[in-house]
Amino acid sequence: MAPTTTTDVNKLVATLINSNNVMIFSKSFCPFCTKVKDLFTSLKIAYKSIEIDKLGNGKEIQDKLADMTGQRTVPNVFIGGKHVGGADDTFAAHTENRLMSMVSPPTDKYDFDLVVIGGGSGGLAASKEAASFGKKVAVCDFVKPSPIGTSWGLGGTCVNVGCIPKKLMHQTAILGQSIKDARPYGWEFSEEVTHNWATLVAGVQDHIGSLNWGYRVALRDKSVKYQNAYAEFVDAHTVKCINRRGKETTLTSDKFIIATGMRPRYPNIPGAKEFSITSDDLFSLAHCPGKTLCVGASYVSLECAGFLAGVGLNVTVMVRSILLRGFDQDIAERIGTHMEKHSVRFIRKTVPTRIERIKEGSPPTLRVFYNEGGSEKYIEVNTVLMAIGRDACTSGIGLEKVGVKLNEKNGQVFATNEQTNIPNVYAIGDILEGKPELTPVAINAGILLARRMFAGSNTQCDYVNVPTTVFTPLEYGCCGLAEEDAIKLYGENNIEVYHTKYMPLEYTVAKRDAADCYAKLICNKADQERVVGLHILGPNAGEVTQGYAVAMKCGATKQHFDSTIGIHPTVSELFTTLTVTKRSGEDVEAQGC
Ligand code: FAD
Ligand code: NA7
Repeated sequence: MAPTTTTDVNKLVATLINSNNVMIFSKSFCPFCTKVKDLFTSLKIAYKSIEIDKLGNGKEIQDKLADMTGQRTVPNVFIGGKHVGGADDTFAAHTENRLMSMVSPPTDKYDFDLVVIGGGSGGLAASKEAASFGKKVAVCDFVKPSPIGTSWGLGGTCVNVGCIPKKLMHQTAILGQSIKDARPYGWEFSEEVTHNWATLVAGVQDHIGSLNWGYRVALRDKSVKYQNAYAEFVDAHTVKCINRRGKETTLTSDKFIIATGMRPRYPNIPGAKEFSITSDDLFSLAHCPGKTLCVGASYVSLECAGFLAGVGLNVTVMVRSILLRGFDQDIAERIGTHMEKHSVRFIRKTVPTRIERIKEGSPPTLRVFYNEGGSEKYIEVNTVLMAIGRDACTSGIGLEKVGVKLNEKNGQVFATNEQTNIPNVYAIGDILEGKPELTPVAINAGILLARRMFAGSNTQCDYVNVPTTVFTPLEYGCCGLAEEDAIKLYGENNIEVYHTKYMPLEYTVAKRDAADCYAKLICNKADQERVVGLHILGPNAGEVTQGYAVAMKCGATKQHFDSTIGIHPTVSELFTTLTVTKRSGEDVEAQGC
């Protein structure tokens, strides 16, 4: 209810000014008020506004503001509890570069307002965003070489040894397949088609080099201080930074963000570190890996196995238990079936016990021992790619000196809304306990955290329904729950799964095998058949899935999918025409169009 007495009005005005970092008293029809609000929106600064002409006590509020500030007109703007003035005053503060420091005043106590440890996806995003609010920001990034000596430039895992090179190598395999598909489409070529690994690596590394350079330029443009040095906490406001020549410097800061990411794990078996490589080494490997054993069965292993087989190499995957733990298991098995049909061999239910080098060379010949059916066996390969998981880079950085709480089992950081148990120390990206380990997640969390730190925002990163894609030869895109998780959460009777096999049109003339192309929508019957899981296995699944993730964010139901008109002829249109439920047991064999 609107306050009526003078005391009530005084209290209301004081509360509004003191509890909102940016407070705008506005009138709904006033163009200057709109302009000021647009300014704050464009600067991504959160504000609270009230339209006093819409309030019964608007005149009293205006009188009170006039008493307090000598200004009767609107907009009447307050920042950090202090009166700024009207539209002209606010715009003047902006053009004179005073506005940002009014929104978030600088502290003189430390060298920096923010030091970010780790210049990967999350760290770069957070540091640039913080600097855009006029803050003094530094980012420390340092890559410890892999056991065989591989190192790389600024940008973190995604750019150097993750998403980017892996997608380019996946594309290499797709092109190889396209060459095969071309003949039935009438293309005639006589030369034998071969693949040159060195050319591929040179092209990929060239592109990465340009990205590394771009990141350095972007930091300089935003006035973020870049330290190519390894950072370690000394206390909650100090880090020491050691560069590659061993030179030590000290930085003090009001706030810290830890964004140190993860590095591949090695098994504790003889020969593992000496003779195997990981994804940290593969994308810049000078020689063709040759016959390869990929150890591990999650997405890094299967993706690498997929593109290595795609460039014509002999590839085996060693699986300890299941494929793609954490993903929909029905789809995971279909991926395995497809890869097995397309020349990837799987050795299941075992792990390597030791690795020996039996011939030096580039590549060498290695013998990998394992147990099967009670007896020791071995496989001879040229390369062993270990992809058995990744460890959070949280040891050796002085977190114990600061008292940041970690999950002892995996070294990941416990945080609530990216804030650790230490008030001025935050964490984002792969090192966060229980959050999706994906580049766009790290970026989004970093940007939103910087806005909350320095621009009065209160928008949190939404970790629910994060879409992702596994770039195996048949791509797998998904958003929301795996079927088994949906059943666990809602109960089998409340879940309706609509599914289909399908034949991408492009496969028809090329006579490609579409037996494993498959899509399903998982719906919660108890909630108007709201779509709680979307899964697609087939070409371009990443591109297909992204838009549906938006629909799911908007709370799309099966009815919304059904009433959407498809784009013909595409793979994606099948989501608008799904009729067969899994429960019915009806045939879902591949349909063409
Ligand atoms: P990172 O990007 O790992 O950056 C951390 C940085 O901090 C590194 O440069 C590190 O060297 C540095 N550092 C560590 N300790 C210190 C220290 N003490 N001082 C200074 N610097 C330090 N995600 C996707 O979304 N899509 C994909 O397709 C995809 N594919 C992937 C493929 C592979 C093979 C791998 C390994 C990962 C893939 N990922 C993918 C995951 C993605 O790369 C990560 O989620 C993302 O890079 C995490 O960002 P981050 O900022 O947390 O850490
Ligand atoms: P994951 O997702 O942790 O998966 C590890 C895989 O390796 C998984 O299949 C494990 O089998 C298997 N594994 C684990 N330990 C061993 C040993 N000792 N021997 C053989 N196989 C083993 O790791 P990834 O590297 O694929 O990806 C991790 C993150 O990297 C990912 O989230 C992205 O951020 C990028 P299990 O199912 O446990 O039996």
